[in-house]
Amino acid sequence: MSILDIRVLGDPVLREDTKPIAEITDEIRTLVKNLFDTMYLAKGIGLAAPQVGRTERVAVVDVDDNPLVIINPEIVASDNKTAKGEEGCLSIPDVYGDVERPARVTIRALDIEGKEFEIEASDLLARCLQHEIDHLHGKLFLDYMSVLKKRSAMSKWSKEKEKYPGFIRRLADDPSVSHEHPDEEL
Ligand code: K1U
Ligand code: ZN
Repeated sequence: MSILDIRVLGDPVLREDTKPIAEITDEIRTLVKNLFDTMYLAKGIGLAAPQVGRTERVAVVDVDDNPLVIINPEIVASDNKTAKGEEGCLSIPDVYGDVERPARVTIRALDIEGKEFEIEASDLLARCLQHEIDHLHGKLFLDYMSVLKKRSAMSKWSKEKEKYPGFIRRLADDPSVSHEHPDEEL
């Protein structure tokens, strides 16, 4: 198991576009496994390659115990109806904000075998998929917030960011992350 360092707000990699994956190699399979391991340790429901400093177009999500790998994902349909919900980001720890997004989306992507699939999602899964696809195009949930709410989020972040020299969040050093096996936590 390899736990990767998470890049936090201010690292330019979070603002870059990613490169589509042309072939699913052992390196991509290892990256996907490490993304899952890192996401679960950080108690997230999604994690995209740029958040661990990589530029391949791949992300993982797990909402309600349904692990999904999305390679070269595209939103092929989205609802006109929108929903507002609170979002967090493993790259902006302890900052939260309401984001309005399409309530339902259809995503087309490749799975880890390179097979194309489509998934129609609503509720938290739809929100998480949109949040991860945004990461793959250098976009962050803060970009959707009003000027006033963004200002308040950035003020919180200006204090939080001091915990992450070099824009790196080392989960091994993060006191909010439990390294115990769930059965050993009691
Ligand atoms: O990509 C990421 O930074 C992961 C992010 C995904 C996400 C959370 C909430 C809404 C949309 C997308 C997280 O997992 S942050 C962790 C978190 O705050 C959370 C965990 C479980 C449910 C809800 C939020
Ligand atoms: Zn995020």
